[in-house]
Amino acid sequence: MLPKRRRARVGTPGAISSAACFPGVTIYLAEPRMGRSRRAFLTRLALSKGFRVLDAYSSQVTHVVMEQTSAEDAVCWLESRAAPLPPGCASPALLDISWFTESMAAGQPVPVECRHRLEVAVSRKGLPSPVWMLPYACQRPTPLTHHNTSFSEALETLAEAAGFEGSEGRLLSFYRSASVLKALPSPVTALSQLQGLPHFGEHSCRVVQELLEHGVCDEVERVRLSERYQSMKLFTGIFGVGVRTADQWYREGLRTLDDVRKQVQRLTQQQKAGLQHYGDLSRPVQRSDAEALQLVVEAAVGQALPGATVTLAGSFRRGKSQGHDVDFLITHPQEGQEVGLLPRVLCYLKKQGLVLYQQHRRCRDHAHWMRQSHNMDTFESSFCIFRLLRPSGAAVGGPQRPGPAWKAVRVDLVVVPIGQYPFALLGWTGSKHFERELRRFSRTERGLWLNSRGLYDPEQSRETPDPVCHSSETLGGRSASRTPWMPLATECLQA
Ligand code: DCP
Ligand code: MG
Repeated sequence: MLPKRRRARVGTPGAISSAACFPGVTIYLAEPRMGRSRRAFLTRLALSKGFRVLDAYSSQVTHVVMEQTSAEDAVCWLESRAAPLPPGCASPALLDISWFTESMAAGQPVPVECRHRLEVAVSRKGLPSPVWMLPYACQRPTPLTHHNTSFSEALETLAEAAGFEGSEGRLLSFYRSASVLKALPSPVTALSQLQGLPHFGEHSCRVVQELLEHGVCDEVERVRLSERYQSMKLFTGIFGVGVRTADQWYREGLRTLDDVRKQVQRLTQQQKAGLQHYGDLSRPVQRSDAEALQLVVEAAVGQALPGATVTLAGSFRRGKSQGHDVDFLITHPQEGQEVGLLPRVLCYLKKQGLVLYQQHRRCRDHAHWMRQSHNMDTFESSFCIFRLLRPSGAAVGGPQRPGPAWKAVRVDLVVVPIGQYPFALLGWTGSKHFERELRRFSRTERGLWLNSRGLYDPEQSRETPDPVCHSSETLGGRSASRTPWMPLATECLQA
């Protein structure tokens, strides 16, 4: 048997120790300016606390710690060391010694905050001048993963809280500023970088400033911990409960799911089903679940109407790996064939015992849907809770304590005539903010109304609108004819 120290070296080339109390953290202490003996001392300290420290820099390093090093030097140092990373491999964090000393004092790695990072101070070169930031979210890309998550999440919490108070204006302005941050190509490190950015009011700036200075924003923390926010979040998380109902329950003194259960006689069928399956429905749906459900729905649709297609929309179409539900658009290449399809599909699925709850909504008439400010719910649709069977061998509790054989998942099925399908796909791909901005852009900048059925010229009769999608009108610089709409939906995907 090799001595422990030798074993570590043999197992991991260059490792001083393989001790791994904190598996996600591998430290490299960069020597320049630190000096050999101090480096040796810090290494011993970290090892004694159970950290993994590498003697030589490699792609396994997650945290590079430097002392008395300028941000520029740190970035040059990393660039001179780092070979191109394999796909999916994140760059290590370049950290000031403060992260190291705080972690040693805490006896565990502390979360990396802006103030610990060396590299952010010089990464401003890529930040576009504010005038380049286009004002509508639908005009700019918003990647799923971006550089300003802590800021955007804080602003989105305030937006959500404003929504709970029925304050649409504040909700919109916080969502808009969060959306602007998501579009920036690098992290914000100084308040001055926000100057001139669209939709960045005094309040949003103050939130960012506090986060920059203290790592937390008082107002956001207060909101997150407040009884009001927590209860509203809990209640609106129940399928079938909107802000108005949640607010009423809160004002009546209800605070918990048990409080709601005691009032079961007041609940709609949808809310009862939502409450019954709350545990499953409050957990995120995984992409693998969505794909499994697509096969189930495709089989039912194929049986009910051969040639009909099923498309996964919503957050999964935007590339997200998790969602709160699964949205499917169903159509048939021959217009009219889709009429009456949905009841047949649901009948087939029910016979298989896969539908735990469903609410069917018939297609609304022309005049009704033109009066809608948004048009998400006017196609024939079904808002369901499906029983998703777990694949055999995938029991969650292990062989001794097998978990349940199925879980409840929220599914929306929407049937769309082929002529309106491009608009429906665009409308159901989202995000909600992107859709809202796209409708605002078309109305304000182009004088056209957009909804999930078409693009309309309001000069024409309201009762019998003709889509202008065949005309040469443009939206966002693109032809509004049917075919060019498709790239608009897929190129401008929003997280
Ligand atoms: N939608 C919209 N306006 C609404 C509701 C929905 O434009 N008032 C559109 C945009 C959404 C899409 O429909 O992206 C699907 O609605 P979901 O509520 O299912 O939202 P997502 O699929 O985007 O997110 P989640 O993962 O929470 O389901
Ligand atoms: Mg969805």
